[in-house]
Amino acid sequence: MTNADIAATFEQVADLLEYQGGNVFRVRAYRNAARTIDGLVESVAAVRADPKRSLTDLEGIGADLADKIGTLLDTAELPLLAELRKSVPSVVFDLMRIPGLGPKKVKLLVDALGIDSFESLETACREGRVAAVKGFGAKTQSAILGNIGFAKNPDHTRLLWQEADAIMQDLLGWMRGCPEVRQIEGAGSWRRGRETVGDLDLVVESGEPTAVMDRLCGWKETSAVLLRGDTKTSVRGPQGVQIDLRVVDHRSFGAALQYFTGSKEHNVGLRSLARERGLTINEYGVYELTSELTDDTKSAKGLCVAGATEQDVYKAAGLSWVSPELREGRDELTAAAHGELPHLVELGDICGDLHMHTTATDGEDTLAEMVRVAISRGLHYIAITDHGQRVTMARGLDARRLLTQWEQIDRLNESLAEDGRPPIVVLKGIEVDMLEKGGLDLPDDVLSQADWVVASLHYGQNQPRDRITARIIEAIENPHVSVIGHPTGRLLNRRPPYDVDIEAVIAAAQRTGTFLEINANPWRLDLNEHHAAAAKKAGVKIVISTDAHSTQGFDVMRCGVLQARRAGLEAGDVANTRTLAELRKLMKR
Ligand code: DGT
Ligand code: CA
Ligand code: CA
Ligand code: ZN
Repeated sequence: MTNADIAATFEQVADLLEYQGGNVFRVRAYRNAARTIDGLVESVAAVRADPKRSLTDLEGIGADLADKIGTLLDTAELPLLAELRKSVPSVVFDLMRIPGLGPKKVKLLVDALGIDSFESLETACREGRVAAVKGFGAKTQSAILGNIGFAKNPDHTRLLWQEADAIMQDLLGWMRGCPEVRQIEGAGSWRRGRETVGDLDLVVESGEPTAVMDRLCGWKETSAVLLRGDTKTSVRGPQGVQIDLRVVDHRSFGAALQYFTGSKEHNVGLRSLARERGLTINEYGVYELTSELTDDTKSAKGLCVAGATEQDVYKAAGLSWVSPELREGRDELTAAAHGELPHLVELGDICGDLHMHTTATDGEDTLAEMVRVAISRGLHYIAITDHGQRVTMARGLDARRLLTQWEQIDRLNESLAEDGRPPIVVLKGIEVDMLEKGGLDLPDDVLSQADWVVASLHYGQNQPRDRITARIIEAIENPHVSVIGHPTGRLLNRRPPYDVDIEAVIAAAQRTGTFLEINANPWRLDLNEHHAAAAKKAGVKIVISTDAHSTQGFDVMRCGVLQARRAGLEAGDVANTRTLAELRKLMKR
């Protein structure tokens, strides 16, 4: 079991205990343990295996939880969870995936209305029976009705790219230990950097498919073999994810990698371009169309014109190589045919990070710690953007506390510059909230003293489209606002975006010179690739930000860069690839 598996198990225990009305401290202990384990860089298995250490050294892990982690690592099962599951109707798990419904609310609905499926809840909403339950109302009822479709959608059970990537890296490491593996690449939606991933695809070059397939089946995380053929096999891996492996020989590796990277739409387009040149493409190679292909002649010498590398495959079709992130069947093949593919932004182009939190609000690390780690990561500038006062849950900053923080930042910058050129410049920033009734949660005379202002919408997300749009445009028109944070507010698999006219937002940003964010948090990743591409087209600059809530939070920048690449953004389209001096020139004030 991976850290993520164990954390997910503890979250489930907490949900079920809460559903049963269990002790709040016990519920909280499981949730805290889940958060600790999820945030660990090293695996809990390694901590447990180390004779010099103990699981109980980890924050929030006592003897009982350490024991349960041990059970999970040894048996991949937890008797407590099995027991809890037996005593709770299975529909509860479905209902808890509806955005806005936690264990307590689900219990109220099940007890009061006998809800036993998404459908019966839908009917109850339509008949107004949910609104009549204590603690609910007409507004909640209509929000639930709107969100049932979201929870029912099977797309919303896919792994986040970052979760898929963690599994993929482990898997590649294991497979590379097999001497018969000559080349190996991850393919499919993981390689295209999609926000979420359905299953993992692997392409291997080897002369010994049996040995390679045996290696996958022997992985410690493989729980079942779903399919086994001569050159392909599918297994069940961690977190229930399916892994598809295809083994080919040297001549076909590029063709197979191209084929299994997809997308299907991209491949269909590529095949039709090839056909215009009298060629046919499959997972074994590119062939001249002159003769009928049978299984025997597919690999016959002379007929095959490409296949060993992806570059060759695209070249045979008259195209330059297309970055996997662009292979979604939009306009990438036309661009590749005309030599007009964008030079995509890279992680190494990023110079600064302009959205992060500290212990002053809901961050886990202090200002000094965040700065220290930012320097070690080679960032040239960062903006500290704790929450404004509206975010009471995070102890948002009022003007007085904010000005105190900015004085600390001034002193910090001075001390960094003591020995000449400072390794980093820390910008005095704030993440202001767009209030439900309009306006921001800090006054203009405070914001005018900031170096950098992120404006975000956290409350009143269910307001109608014209209200939400007006609130965001009002913030864009504020001369002190530098960037709009996570402009659609969605959380992948958990919460749909708010209803906002994104074209109007982009137009307002263009008019005023306001930046729009790609929030690199793997749950957010908004603007999405379509919106970010539209922003680029309108000449609006994008800022890719981590929204880090701890020093580990800097890691996710790569997820944001991947999203920007999927949108076709180049370094020039991304404001935080600039030096600080250039960035300042680009800002609207
Ligand atoms: P996923 O797994 O749902 O996140 O998305 P993908 O794109 O990884 O899809 P997957 O795993 O079903 O297949 C991987 C790639 O293999 C896919 O992007 C294109 C190729 N492929 C798979 N099946 C077909 C097919 O029936 N026709 C074509 N043209 N390509 C296919
Ligand atoms: Ca896949
Ligand atoms: Ca697959
Ligand atoms: Zn934030």
